[in-house]
Amino acid sequence: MTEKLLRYFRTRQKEAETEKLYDTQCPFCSMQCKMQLIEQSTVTRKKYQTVGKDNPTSEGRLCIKGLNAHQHAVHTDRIKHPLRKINGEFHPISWDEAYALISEKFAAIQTKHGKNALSVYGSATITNEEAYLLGKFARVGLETKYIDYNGRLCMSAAASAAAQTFGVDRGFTNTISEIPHTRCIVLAGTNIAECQPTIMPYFERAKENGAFIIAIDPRETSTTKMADLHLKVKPGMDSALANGLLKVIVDENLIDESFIEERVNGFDEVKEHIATLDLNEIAEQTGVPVEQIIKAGTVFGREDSGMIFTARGVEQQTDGSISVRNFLNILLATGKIGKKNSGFGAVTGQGNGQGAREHGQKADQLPGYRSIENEEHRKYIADVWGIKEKDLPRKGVSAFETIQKIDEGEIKGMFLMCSNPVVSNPSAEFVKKALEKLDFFVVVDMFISETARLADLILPTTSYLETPGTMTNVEGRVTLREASFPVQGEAKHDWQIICEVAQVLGKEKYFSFSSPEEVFNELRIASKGGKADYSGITYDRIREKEGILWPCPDEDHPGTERLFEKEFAHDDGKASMVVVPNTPEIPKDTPTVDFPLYLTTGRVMAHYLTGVQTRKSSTLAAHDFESYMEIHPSTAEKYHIQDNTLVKIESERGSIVVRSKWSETIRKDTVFVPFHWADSQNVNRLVSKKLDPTCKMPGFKVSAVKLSPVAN
Ligand SMILES: Nc1nc2c(c(=O)[nH]1)N[C@H]1C(S)=C(S)[C@@H](COP(=O)(O)OP(=O)(O)OC[C@H]3O[C@@H](n4cnc5c(=O)[nH]c(N)nc54)[C@H](O)[C@@H]3O)O[C@H]1N2
Ligand SMILES: Nc1nc2c(c(=O)[nH]1)N[C@H]1C(S)=C(S)[C@@H](COP(=O)(O)OP(=O)(O)OC[C@H]3O[C@@H](n4cnc5c(=O)[nH]c(N)nc54)[C@H](O)[C@@H]3O)O[C@H]1N2
Ligand code: SF4
Ligand SMILES: [Mo]
Repeated sequence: MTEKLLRYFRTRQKEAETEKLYDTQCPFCSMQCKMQLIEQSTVTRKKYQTVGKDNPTSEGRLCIKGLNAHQHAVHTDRIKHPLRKINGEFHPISWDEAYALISEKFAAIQTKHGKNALSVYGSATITNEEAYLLGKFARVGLETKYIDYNGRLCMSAAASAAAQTFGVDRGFTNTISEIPHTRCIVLAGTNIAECQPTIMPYFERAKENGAFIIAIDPRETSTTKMADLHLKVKPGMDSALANGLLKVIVDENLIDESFIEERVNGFDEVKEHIATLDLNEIAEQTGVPVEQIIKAGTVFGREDSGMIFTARGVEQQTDGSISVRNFLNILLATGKIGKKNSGFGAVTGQGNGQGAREHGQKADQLPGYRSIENEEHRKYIADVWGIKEKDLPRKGVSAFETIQKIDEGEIKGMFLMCSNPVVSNPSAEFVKKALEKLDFFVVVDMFISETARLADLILPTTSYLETPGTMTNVEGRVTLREASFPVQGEAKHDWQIICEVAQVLGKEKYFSFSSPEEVFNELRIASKGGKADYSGITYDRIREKEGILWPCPDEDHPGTERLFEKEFAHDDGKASMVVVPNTPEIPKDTPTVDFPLYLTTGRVMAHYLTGVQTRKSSTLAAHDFESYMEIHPSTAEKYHIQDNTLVKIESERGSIVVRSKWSETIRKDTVFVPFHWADSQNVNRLVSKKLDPTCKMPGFKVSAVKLSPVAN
């Protein structure tokens, strides 16, 4: 063998053995499963595999999305350069050119129309550091009051309900490890089996230990299959159903009188209201038989521990926040909160759905859950940021209202990071038209999403493999995502992009960070003394302890595993019950002669949100490559819809065409369509603009629709 050939074989052999490991956390749901990417390089190609890593929350498990997450991250469609739209087409430009363009356009807009003509739209998929920076960027960098984020469409109802009832909002009041030991579990409008799959063993262990599980959902799902009792509620009627349960509990005297006496305000008013309600009427309104309401209420009331979990089925309603409050009424009346194995869980959605709502992306909030309208809070944050309190903008408006203000011409420019509102917001066609009116639109994404298509400038960002930072998971546990995969092309981290844009706008002195850890250390100070206090959490501590649950007010504090053991977070230490009407203040869509069916929307296991990422993964796309409509066969026959055929679904707002899927397991008055697909399959074309008056959540879960078969 020649020397040359030998060298060739040696190199090949060496390369064949090259294996690199990269630790990270899943980019998708709130479980934030810890994982490791294994990269095996051969001469010709790289091979990737994702495996789970042990940690206190997901215990090393991964679901199908996590196992295949790397497929989108290493996809060739990733944007690698800033892209500027010229005559309707995107052209790569340099970062310097991109920043110069932003500086010129933003200045022009603000000179002509005022500071508040610019807006920021953020996300709960970015890290705590980035969420914190984005809030600061809007207020200090752009000096605008208009910032909000996609979590408004996700966690806002649960967040406002918990804040009003308990005085603070952390998704789970207890750690996940208590779930197996509780005696009765209510799963209201949550499909954990498909949406947080790695949480399931906790519930399965509870079942093995004899817990009674009650599921509330208009459809049978992999989650309801686990339940001992499934209340197949009419879409949108959860408030009334919770009133029914509460009535049974009060009438059967299953309340905890001493707990109520010591720790709760407002019980008497609720009791009085409940006395005026009729169970038969509630059964009629909710579609749930009286016997089932009685069974659920008595079991929950009688057992000595219990937990209630809510998710978007209950929350994404125009009465979502008060509806959640009614489930919290049940916990308070039975004294099942602030105790071991008893508590509440609003099952967080996005990976950083918890942390991203605590540090200032919300229109009315400052870091640490401080209020932007509270003088003391304003002063504190202004001092941390080194600005004058009077220069700190006041509160802005919610995500969807921001889009309405663009439509009305009040907002002219937008800086959007990590969201796809053209697909995810209600009345999608309206949203698209509104965003098209922007004078200048910057989108920061990894891909050219449906929303990015409308941008004037797209800035390429890094993925969960590449960006380190902290994420606060479903439990309220602050975790450190150690990501170190090489950055592709010229992409930059979201936190870097925010700092660099601020710099070109002349605000470098407020954004001179050189690592996520530096940002986190400022966030710690900004949150200190706030309700979501992170000040005792450091990178070293969470590296070592695998996460810390907030509040954590000093470096010797172990974190808070269980909330409200001694008192609630309101000034008087008490929780607050509220009277909830059976029928909501703002009428929801109800079936009419023209639009005779309920439409509800949600998720499937293999896809994530608007599908930009999961549709890029060959394995996940193969699971469900198109949208569909779940319909009961007897309803389908009534409207001449064959199984597995195209059907047009229309509401007052618009129409879509998807494939039918017959299923005996859905209510006969309801059809279901997932929202992971865009354009003519985008179910949000059908959803109304109405918002919950308290938290501004859209009513994604109830629309009235009609169906017609599409001729071949
Ligand atoms: N596979 C997957 N997992 C995800 C996501 C994803 O897109 N895909 N997204 C993540 C995010 S951001 C979120 S917010 C969570 C969402 O997690 P979930 O809230 O669990 O998901 P959804 O499917 O939106 O809704 C849950 C259930 O509510 C039911 N429902 C519909 N209308 C009603 C109603 O009126 N009342 C009641 N009681 N139930 C109703 C639906 O039938 C559905 O089974 O999941 C997270 N995990
Ligand atoms: N009909 C209906 N509509 C709904 C819902 C429903 O149940 N029914 N659910 C609502 C809920 S709960 C949610 S959370 C929203 C979510 O709605 P969106 O906010 O629109 O969610 P995504 O599809 O995750 O959009 C994220 C975008 O950011 C990009 N991206 C991913 N990671 C990063 C990153 O690290 N940095 C940056 N800069 N970009 C990144 C992705 O490529 C993608 O284009 O949808 C809501 N809309
Ligand atoms: S999607 Fe959620 S449950 Fe699945 S691996 Fe990712 S974080 Fe874990
Ligand atoms: Mo969400």
